[in-house]
Amino acid sequence: SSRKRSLIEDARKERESGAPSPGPSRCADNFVFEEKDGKVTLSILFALSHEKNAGLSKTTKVFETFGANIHHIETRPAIKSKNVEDLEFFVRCEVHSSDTDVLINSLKKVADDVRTIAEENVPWFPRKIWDLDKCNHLITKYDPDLDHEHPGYNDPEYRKRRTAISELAFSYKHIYDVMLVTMMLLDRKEVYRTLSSIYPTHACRQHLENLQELEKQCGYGESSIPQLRDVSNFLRERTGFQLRPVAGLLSARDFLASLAFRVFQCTQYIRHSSTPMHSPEPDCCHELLGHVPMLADKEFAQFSQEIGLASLGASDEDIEKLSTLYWFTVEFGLCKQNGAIKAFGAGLLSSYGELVYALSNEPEYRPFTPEECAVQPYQDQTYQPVYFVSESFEDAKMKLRQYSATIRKAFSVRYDPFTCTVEVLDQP
Ligand code: HBI
Ligand code: NLE
Ligand code: FE
Repeated sequence: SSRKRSLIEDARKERESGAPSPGPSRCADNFVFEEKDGKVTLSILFALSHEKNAGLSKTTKVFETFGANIHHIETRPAIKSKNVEDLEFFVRCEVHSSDTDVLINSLKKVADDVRTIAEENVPWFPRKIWDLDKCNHLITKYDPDLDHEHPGYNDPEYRKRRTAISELAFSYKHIYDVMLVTMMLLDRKEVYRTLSSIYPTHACRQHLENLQELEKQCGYGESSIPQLRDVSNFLRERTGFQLRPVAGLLSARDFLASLAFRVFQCTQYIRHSSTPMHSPEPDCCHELLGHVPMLADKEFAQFSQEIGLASLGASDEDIEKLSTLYWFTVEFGLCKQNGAIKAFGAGLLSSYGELVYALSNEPEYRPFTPEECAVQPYQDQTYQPVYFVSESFEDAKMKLRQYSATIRKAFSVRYDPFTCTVEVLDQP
């Protein structure tokens, strides 16, 4: 675990010193951009109003005059304008750095509300899928080496295996995405058998259907443990989600950030054999039986990614709320199906004990409303006293979107699935 700590330390240093190279420089409007070979990439916004009778041809002329290489152009309704037909343009282009000031000044003559995107208002968060290599900040909770209460603490054999498997996860880089990771093999027959016996009555339809597929295609079953790579490829085909190995509980910020890229951080170790029916920490039973079948559903995958996108660059307070939302939906959510209440939360679907309890008449049920759910206190030691019931994934997704729109950020983000990058736009 000293190696673990030093890896955490290294990652932190790397991230803190992670200045983009070559270093940032500034243009007239005092906005930071990156310079390379004397050229810079600018993200410019401007509006074309009917009143000023400014035309697109005049503005494109400006870009042409300065030999700007346009990478991207798009429009949206100009929110600030009185005229609903006015459009706002977003242009990303490459120009010689010495031309940037004149280009922007020339644009101001032919277009309205010209501005460049204020990158300096945007905190660090992963922009490219490779940046997830830097999102590896573990929280040292439920660590079998450090926590005396952990059921594996007095089991040196178990601890040794977990250390070995953590080392693999720690050294993982995104480019190794075909790496074969062997899940920790211990007897998990009991976990699989007991859970499978109650899925037909307790699990939601999507989970049941996808679990069958996983049995057929990925060797899911009582006495086998599938390869992370095979399961990851299965998910990629279904929803574009992929798995990457993680050594344990990540910080909520890092964990949620990967969801924005449709990357799911997946543990490989297994719960201690003395506690098959419930584990407070995630383990491979939880990931494989709880999360994977759900991530294979399109609607649910979209829901998960949207929580991730909302988390990028959010304040600590908003991260706390989003992780609570995640907790009561993705981990412990219930939903209505054909007049009955079923489980879709992974934390329920991987714990026989809690799954039975959640659908008994003991706990309290509340209808899912993000505003209420986001501030509901929760604990992660044992079963939840309250569960939130969604009408459907579709309904939960729409409500989450409305909620996310209320999170205060100086910018908005959009995921480009072709380049696996997050684009930053200003707030409309
Ligand atoms: N890390 N590896 C891992 N798995 C989780 O499910 C997880 C995590 N870190 C934080 C976390 N979950 C919770 O804070 C969620 O509510 C986000
Ligand atoms: N309690 C769950 C289980 O036993 O599988 C794991 C929850 C992880 C957040
Ligand atoms: Fe989980």
